Amino acid sequence: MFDKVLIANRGEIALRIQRACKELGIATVAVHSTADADAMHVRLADESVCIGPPPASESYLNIPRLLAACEITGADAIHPGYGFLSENARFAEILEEHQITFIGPTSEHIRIMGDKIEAKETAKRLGIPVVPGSDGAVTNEAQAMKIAKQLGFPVLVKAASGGGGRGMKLARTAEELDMAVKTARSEAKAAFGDDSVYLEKYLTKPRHIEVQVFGDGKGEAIHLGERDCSLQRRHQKIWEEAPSPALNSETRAKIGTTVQRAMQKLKYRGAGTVEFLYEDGEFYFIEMNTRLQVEHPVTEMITGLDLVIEQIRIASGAPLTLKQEEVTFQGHAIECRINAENPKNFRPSPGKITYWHPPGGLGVRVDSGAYQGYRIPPNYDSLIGKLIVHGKNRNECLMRLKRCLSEFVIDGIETTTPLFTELVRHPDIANGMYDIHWLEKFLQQP
Ligand code: MV4
Repeated sequence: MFDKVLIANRGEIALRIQRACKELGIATVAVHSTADADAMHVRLADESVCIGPPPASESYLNIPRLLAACEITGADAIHPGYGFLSENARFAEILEEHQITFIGPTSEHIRIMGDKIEAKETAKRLGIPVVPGSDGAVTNEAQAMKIAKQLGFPVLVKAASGGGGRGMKLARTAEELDMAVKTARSEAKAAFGDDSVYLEKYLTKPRHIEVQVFGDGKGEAIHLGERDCSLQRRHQKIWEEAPSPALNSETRAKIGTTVQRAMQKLKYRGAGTVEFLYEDGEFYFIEMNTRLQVEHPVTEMITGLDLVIEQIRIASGAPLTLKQEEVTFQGHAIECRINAENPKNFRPSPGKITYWHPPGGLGVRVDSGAYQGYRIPPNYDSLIGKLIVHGKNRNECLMRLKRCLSEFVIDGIETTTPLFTELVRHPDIANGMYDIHWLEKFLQQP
């Protein structure tokens, strides 16, 4: 096992990783920018290193400075959290070269999944169902038209280097296709320095359902069921739940087993999430995330497993703690992302938290680095915490969530909690009847 882990992240996830390290008896190193000197992840760490000024490019994304922090403190592993360098194949490769353990998959698996065309080809080869589309990149407009007509309109033009909704263009009809390809290409070139694009049949009303997996890197892998993350705004998830209200246990077992077998064949190592669109009873692979995700707690709540501890154990060379038959699912969990934003227009609302009173009680978890008197810096993501609620079934979970939202007091800044109070009362949400477009439509209503 590691003696000392450096956590290359900030906020609630840095704290989450620190807690796992402490339970494993591993010393922790926090890194921080000058904007985060007062952050909880710095206060609670065994050691901390200031790695630069507020811009992430000069601190949390700065590889030489992170290596220096490792060198100074003698850390033997780095946990990247989510965002920042978590899916940077070059970073993982550099750590491999320096004999510092990257707590995550191999740089090669990160690279494959970072290229959406290669990811899709890999998924297909491994027996995962994919969205009908071009086999690989489209090279010219005539070829694009031919493929689009075979698929049938509408089609979606996606950037190979995109992902998470970046670099997508919809072509509703043949007339719109040339323009969609051109715009997608030039936007992709500008954003990623890579203008390769591919085509997919556009699914009009899917849900976003993702499967959590763990591999040991030697051919053993398990799945931990799914999360339904259909409630999103501008490709930002705001509410995630497990299990998905749309699946029954047979459907869950079938997609879970498909993904598990695929990860065994791939010899995947560590935590991963395979993202699907789910429409009319069918799953369609869209992307794979090779990191721990923001919404991992809902899986922890229903499986009773600590996913970060599992990640650290695997990275140190230990086998998976559980066999697939030993994984059990209990009850229902929902996570609400508490953002420091105006709940109507979603404009960031940084500043000082003058009062902080989180909810508590049975089945309630608040993952946050916030505290009374903390000043949220304006330089980073607006996520300040996550409210996670567990219940023996979905209805109990919703009632508990309603109660927690009424208890939660955050003063001094605006947060997204009032939005969740509205959502939790809505009949469509209560009935689990929502797709990926539901939230945007709801927000457009006066
Ligand atoms: C799609 C799609 C419909 N059809 N692909 C958006 C983010 C990226 N991960 C994939 N995305 C989509 N891909 C096909 N073939 C619709 C979306 C999409 C979406 C997906 C998940 C959650 C929210 C979304 C919001 C808009 C579009």
